[in-house]
Amino acid sequence: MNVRNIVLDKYGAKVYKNRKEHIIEINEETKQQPIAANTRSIPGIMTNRGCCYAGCKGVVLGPLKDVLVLTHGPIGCGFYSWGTRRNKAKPQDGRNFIEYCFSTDLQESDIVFGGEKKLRQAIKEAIEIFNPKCIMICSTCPVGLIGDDIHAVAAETEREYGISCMAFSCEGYKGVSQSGGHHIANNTLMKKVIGTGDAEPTKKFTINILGEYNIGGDGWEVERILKRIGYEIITIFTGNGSYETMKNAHMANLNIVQCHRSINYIAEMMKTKYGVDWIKVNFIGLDAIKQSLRDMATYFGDKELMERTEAVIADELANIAEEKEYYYSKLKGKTAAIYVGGSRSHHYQNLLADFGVKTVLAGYEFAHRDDYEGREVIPTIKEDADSKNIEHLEVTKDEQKYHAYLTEEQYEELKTKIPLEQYGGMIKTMDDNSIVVDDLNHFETEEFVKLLKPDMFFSGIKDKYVLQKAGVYSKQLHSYDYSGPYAGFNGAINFARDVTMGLYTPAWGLVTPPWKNKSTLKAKLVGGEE
Ligand code: CFM
Ligand code: HCA
Repeated sequence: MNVRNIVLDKYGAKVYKNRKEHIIEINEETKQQPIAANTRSIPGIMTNRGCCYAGCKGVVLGPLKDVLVLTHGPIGCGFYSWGTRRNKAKPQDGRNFIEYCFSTDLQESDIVFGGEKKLRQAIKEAIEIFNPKCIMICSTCPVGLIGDDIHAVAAETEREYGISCMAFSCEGYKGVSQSGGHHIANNTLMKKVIGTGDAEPTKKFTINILGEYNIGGDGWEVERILKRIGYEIITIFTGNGSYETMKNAHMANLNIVQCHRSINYIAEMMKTKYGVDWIKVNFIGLDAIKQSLRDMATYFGDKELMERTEAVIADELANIAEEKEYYYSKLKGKTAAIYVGGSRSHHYQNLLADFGVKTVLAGYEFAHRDDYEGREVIPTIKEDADSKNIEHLEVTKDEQKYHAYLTEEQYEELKTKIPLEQYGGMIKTMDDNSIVVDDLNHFETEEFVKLLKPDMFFSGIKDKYVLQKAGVYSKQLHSYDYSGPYAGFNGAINFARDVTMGLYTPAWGLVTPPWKNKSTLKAKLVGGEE
């Protein structure tokens, strides 16, 4: 049964032509084919994607606890991004702005007469009340349309108040999804924050964690493990992160990249400008964590660090062994579908595999071809009008601050052993016959569910209840349904416990999935009758 074709066949010619490039049923041949990604969604189709502002303000900048992030736009945009992503943070120097929602609350008259005056007033008020060291202004759609110069207001703020102020032209319509917003945020952090501090590290093995947003406390669990081994974490981009620590990021020896999609720009630029190497890691799933910790120790090449790494792995695994076995017995043999924004659709396949769960469908809302096929395809990715709309920042070596931890020979040797500047993407790791879908829409979700009948579906708020009403256990992998952490050794057990509870709840006896009442497959008999 070619599940992909059954779903695609239901489309009219025009939509078929578009969507067939975004869906792959994996086999030897299709594994080598390119997938269409990071292109516009079809108007009218129910997509789960968000906007550029969500990627910039909500995802990358929002978690910075000592930054007053000010949304310049109508109140709905700020309200929507107020705490909904559930990134956690502890106060830094007595400050924690993430509980607040700051907005200029633009009205119709501001759209007609311009909103800069209101923005200046909002900044004045914010400084008087909150006394922040850093303000980041994020604009939403109407601001771009009326042409308020938020960059000029930011420069003025710096002159007038002597604090740091940055502007982000991340209007929702820029780019085709959240992804453009990640890129805009990364560019400005690189230009204006990273490299401006001078606090020297105190330990030998210094790292930054990139692409860890502390959703449900994930970052804290990762930090706990890394500190146990003996690493000094200079900063985290950006979960529980801060402007103050991010300034010193260039001092680290190594960047470890958890979410490739949202932050690979910074990893690349820091390598060019400051010589900081990066490796891809994954702290979701036991095998993946072990591998990541070993790769990090291999990078530093220190015997004691390697021994400590092994000792911590052994101890952490021993602590969870009994629970792991129990949940494995409850979950083994089940199947899952995963559809979230970017990196998690790949990462969580490792964790599911730890508990014997097979992923039959996976997709990203807004990832690029490299997240599917591996970074080796980057040179072949064609630019289009939408991707050209986002600035590609060219950085050069900073002669004063450049420092390389490895010699060139060591680098070349290690490149064959650990994922230095490498990420292989999701598709290579998936089994034959599984389905990969880019920008999965609601129609396709329902169709694939009927055909693949996964035991569980991991996704977001927009489709969770559609799935549950169809009789399929659904768990949000964005907000974790307000649970977590799911990263690290302890997180793996939290995840397995939540999934087991969800699957075994007696409530399922009260819902009848549609395929129990009617056949969903049509077949032709050899004689030709239906
Ligand atoms: Fe990276 Fe993320 Fe994700 Fe993402 Fe997001 Fe998120 Fe996500 Mo929601 S940064 S790409 S833009 S791992 S907010 S913490 S859960 S879609 S899969
Ligand atoms: C975003 C944030 C989001 C949305 C989650 C969802 C998140 O993209 O704007 O659709 O359920 O993780 O909070 O991805």
